[in-house]
Formats: sequence, C-alpha cells, structure tokens
Amino acid sequence: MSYKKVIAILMLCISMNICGANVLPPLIPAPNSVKFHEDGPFKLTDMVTIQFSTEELKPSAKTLKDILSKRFDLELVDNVAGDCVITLTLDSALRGDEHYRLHIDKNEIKINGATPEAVFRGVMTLAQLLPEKNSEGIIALSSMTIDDSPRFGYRALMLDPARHFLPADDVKRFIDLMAKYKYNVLQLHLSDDQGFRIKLDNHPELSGDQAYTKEELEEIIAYAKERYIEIVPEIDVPGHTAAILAVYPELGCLHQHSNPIELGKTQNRMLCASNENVYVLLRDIINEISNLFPSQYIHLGGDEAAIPANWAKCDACLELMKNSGYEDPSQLMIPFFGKLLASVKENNKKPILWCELNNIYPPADDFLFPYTDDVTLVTWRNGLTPTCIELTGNRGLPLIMAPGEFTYLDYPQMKNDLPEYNNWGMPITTLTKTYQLDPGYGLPDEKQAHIMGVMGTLWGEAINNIDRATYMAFPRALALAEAGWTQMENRDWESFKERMYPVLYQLMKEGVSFRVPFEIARQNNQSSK
Ligand code: TNX
Repeated sequence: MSYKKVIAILMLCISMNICGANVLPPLIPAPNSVKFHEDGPFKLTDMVTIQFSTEELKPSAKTLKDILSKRFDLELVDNVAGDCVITLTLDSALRGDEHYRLHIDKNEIKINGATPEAVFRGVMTLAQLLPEKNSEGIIALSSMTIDDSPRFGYRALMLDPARHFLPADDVKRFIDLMAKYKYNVLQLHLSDDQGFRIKLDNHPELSGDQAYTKEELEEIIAYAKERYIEIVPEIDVPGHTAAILAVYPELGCLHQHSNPIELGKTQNRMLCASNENVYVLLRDIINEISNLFPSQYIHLGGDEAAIPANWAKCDACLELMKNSGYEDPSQLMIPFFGKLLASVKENNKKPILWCELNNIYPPADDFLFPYTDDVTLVTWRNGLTPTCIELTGNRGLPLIMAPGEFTYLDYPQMKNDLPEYNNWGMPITTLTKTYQLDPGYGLPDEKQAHIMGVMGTLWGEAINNIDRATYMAFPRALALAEAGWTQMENRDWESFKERMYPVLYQLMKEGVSFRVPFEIARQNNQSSK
C-alpha cells in the first residue's frame, strides 16, 4: 500500500472516530458486523438514482428520498438507470425478518433485505451514516459492508396519552424518532384514571374532548406502518379505571366508598368483578379496539389493582369468591380476565398484561393469579424481574422486559433533574444504568428463550407534552435501542458513548428536545486525568 493511501485511510479513521478501541461508525444501535473497504468513497450527488426491486420497497425508497431532500436539499429520481445508484433489493439469501446487508463502494450503495421491513432497517442505518458535506461541498460515504439483524424481535417504547393527552401529530413525530433507532413497537396507554382517550363509536360517552378519533388513530397506525412500527393499544383494567367509573359509577364495587369519583383525582378504585355489566362494556371496548388496530396484540393492563380496598370489601365480590371456591379476593382476577380473554380470543387477538406477583416487593415467589397460556407478560416492578423471568419461563409464557430499574424513562435521569412535578419520589435511572440492561439478564440461552424483547415506558403523570417525552426518552432510549437490537458481545459502553455524540448532534439539529448527558462528559475528563 502506498504511503499516501495509508495517510488517507488514517485521516478517514480519525474523521469517523474509528481509531483505537472504537471501530464502529456512529450508528445506534450498533450493528452486528462492519467491514471497511479501501475503495470509495461513494459521492452522493443529484446524479445518483434510487432503484428498487419490487413495488413493496417503494415506501423505503420514498423514506430515503425524503431524508436526503430534507437534510441536503437533494432531490433524487427513482427507477431510472444511472452510473451511481442506490439499490434496494429483496434478497431471499438473507434470513430473518429484519436481516439486512448494506454495502457501500465507489459506484453504488446496495441495501439488501430478507423482507421490506429489513430493507427499511437498512435505510435507517444508511440515514445515520450520512456525513456532513465536506469542505468541497461533497457528501462522501466511506466504503463498507454492514451485515446486521436484531437480537430481539420486539423493541418497544410506550407513550401515555391517558395521563396527559398527546395530539396525534406529536405521536407521529415520536414515531419518526423511534424508527431511526430501529424500534418496531409503540404501545399506547390509552386509558387510565385521568382519561379514556379513544372516541369509540359504540361508547362515545367514555371519552372527553381530549381523545383520538378513529380517523386519527387510523392515521397514526398507517404512519407507523410505513415505518415498520406496530401500534399496540392498551386499555388498563380493572384498576386505573377512574375515567370509566366517572361515567359509569355503578360499575365500581358498591360498598362504603361514599366519595364521588373524580377524573384524574380518584385512584385505587376498581371495576367490580361481580357485575355482569362490566363484562358487557369491556367486551364492546375490546371488540371495537380489535377492529381498529391491526396488531395481533391488545394490552389489558392488570397492574396495581387495589384489591384490599375494593373487591375484598364488596359483598357481591366476596359472595362470588365464596361461590367460586376461592379463598382470596385476588383470585377473582381468574374469572375477571377469563371473561376478557375470551373476548380477546373471539377477535383473534393475543392479550398482553403487566406481570403482577404475590408481593409487590421482593421476595415474591408466584404470580398474583394463574395467568393462562395465551398471555404475554411484561415485567416491570423494581427487583421482581428475575422472579418474573423464572416463573414465565417455567410456564412457557412469552415475556417483554420493562424492568423499572433500567427502562422506566419517566424516572429522572439524574438527581434533581426533571420531572420537577408529580414526582412521587421516583428512583433515578441514569443513562449508564439503562445501557447496562442485558434483556436476557445474563441467563443461559434456554432460560431466556421466552424473552421477546424490551420496552421503555414513558408514564405520563409528569410528561405533559411531546418535548417532555423526548427529553425523558433521549438519550436513554438510544441505550435501550442498543439493548434490544445488539448482541451482547458487540455492546460496549465506551463505544456507545462515542457513537452517541454524533447521534445527539443530529437530534439537536432537528430541534428534538433531549437531555444533554453532562455527567458522561465529566466521566471522560476524570478518566483522562
Ligand atoms: C406504575 S408500571 C404504573 C403506572 C405509573 C408508573 C409510574 C405500571 C404497570 N403501573 O401506572 O404511571 O408506575 O412510574
């Protein structure tokens, strides 16, 4: 190799920050394999054309064109021959729904994927690789081949427009951000004590002004679909139901609660397990939601049910308990969810529930009630995840990882950071902590085989607009994206930090509100002293 070539490669290394221990370009999540080549670079000009092998790839081509237009004012044409091309191809040699290969050399950029979804993930990788124009005004992409597929097929974030409503356009903005980092599920927590946020045809009385119309939801679903993100709806029952009970107080347990139910203020009240009308209403709700959302999943909550203050004090519930041969009111969860899950099944959907154990703090050694085989659970309570993994593993139930210690993005990122209101003494979840999540909890393969993936939650008590949501989400959602996508052997905190800065720089240029992780810079200074 000539002396000049060596210098050129070295300069390239420095400009891409790939010298030393850190050999990755600034991509989050880190891909499985990157090989650099010596030829190149590929110069992105308006002479470049985009070609795609089938109509199914047109949305990905359009997404790429939009990105280039927005970022560089470059208007590329598609499906005409050219000397320099970006080709998008469905490739049956690749395996796995999201497996893609991105190849860049002097003459072309090729994105091959097993499916249209995989090609889209590759387009998102290319978008992150796009450099600034160099001093000659040229957009030059280094030559490399990336081969990549995710560790987990379920990589979710959750928004909570129930606590504070978030307009549809803001949800779409959030979906754009999720797509960049290869998230593929957005759970919408659509009902809680503060509001029922879908304007249903069969029960419009349940929601107020701040609710999504069906048309808005259809738009959100379609927008997400174009970005290969699935929307999973959540209606939270039998607790967290003051919004339903404010409209139908008679559906609560009729015992000594004398205070009227106030939207947003009343907590710890529950739907009555022994009132048949509860199941009629919930069946209507499940039917309509199932028709509206194409996802195979519907989340029905099941968390933080204040059983001692409700079912345990309700004569009708206690009678039902006795007649059913149960000894504890919490066993009424069995017929409660038994009926709901029958409605879910009728609609060919699969239920998801928050995992509750027989204690809310460790130690706990069993489920709160026996979950049936068709349920997918989400682990969330601090300290209880190892038990949830074990119990679901033994029972063969799929598990989504949202352990509070790592993935609760509503918690402050540092002491004295936001949220400054409605903070109930939340623990701190630092960026470092989130990055430390191994969704398999270090278990042997066979003990983590039932783990589907991860979810970061943005509970909305203290998140009253989308800028707050993105501030709480980022940069921790970058760390979580990597936990969900990247194999453990390719994960490295120092490398993540290096890759994070250019990613944050892009977010800054797009005007996205995020938290600057000052404390990480401080760590760098200290370690270099
Ligand atoms: C617990 S996580 C809840 C939510 C709250 C959250 C606040 C879960 C299943 N239930 O209702 O918003 O804590 O962090």
